[in-house]
Amino acid sequence: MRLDVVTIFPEYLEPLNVSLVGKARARGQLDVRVHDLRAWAHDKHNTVDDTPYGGGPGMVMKPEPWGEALDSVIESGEGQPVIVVPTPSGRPFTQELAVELSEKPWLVFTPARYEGIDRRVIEEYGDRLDVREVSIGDYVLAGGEAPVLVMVEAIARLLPGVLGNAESHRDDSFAPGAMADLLEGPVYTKPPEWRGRGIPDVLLSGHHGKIARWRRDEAFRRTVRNRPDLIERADPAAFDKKDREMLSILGWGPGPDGRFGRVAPDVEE
Ligand code: JFT
Repeated sequence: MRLDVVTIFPEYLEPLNVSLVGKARARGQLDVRVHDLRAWAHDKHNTVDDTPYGGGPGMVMKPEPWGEALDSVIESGEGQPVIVVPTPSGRPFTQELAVELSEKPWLVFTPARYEGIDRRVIEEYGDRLDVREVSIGDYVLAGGEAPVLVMVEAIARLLPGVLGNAESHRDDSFAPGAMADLLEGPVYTKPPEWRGRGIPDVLLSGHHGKIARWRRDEAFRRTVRNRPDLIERADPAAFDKKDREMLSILGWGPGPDGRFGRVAPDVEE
């Protein structure tokens, strides 16, 4: 996969040189190219921003440098990339979108600053290419570079051969991470006692059936506490008898439509 990033802060993308993404690049699984937008600004001060039409606070990124930069990047490759524009007003970046984008041969990210990019740039490329305006979450950042780091990591780990064997086991249907609509429970490693704290006995029992049940129960505890929306939204057909027992202990049960909701006061930690 080829990834291009156009930014006024190329140094912000340095983390793409390390860890999972850095290794994928070193192995030739990822071709990442970071470009300085100011290379396509032609005035004496390499200006990339200007005041907003209609007035108001802040500055807007000028269309000409983005147009020249994107034309140049697009011409430098074969075929047409998907353009990914981070913006707080975009569609949510989800695991589903990460999977979809991981199947594309070429992505161009356009992290911007100030109040955003002149709208005509998105319209111009949207007429000819697949342009996705995306947001990584409901909080306010100062620009699109951090979202690009987040999205690239989510996408790169899905590429064939990028995760090592140990890590890719998480995709196995037996692994707790595969419980698509539940959060994962706690994990433990050596030593067996640390600062007077032990390991839940069941994990030392060697009884794989009991361990799997305990993990699923813990997953329900955490999901009810941290993401009750996931339980409310879940297809109740996904809950077996023991799941329903656990949900009942946690104060959850089926409503008239079969979907689960809170039916008793919240259970303490
Ligand atoms: C914020 C952003 C994302 C995402 C791109 C650009 C400027 C600052 C800003 C903040 C609020 C309103 C502009 C950006 C994000 C997110 C992405 C820009 N800003 N207008 N903030 N939060 N989840 N993706 Cl360009």
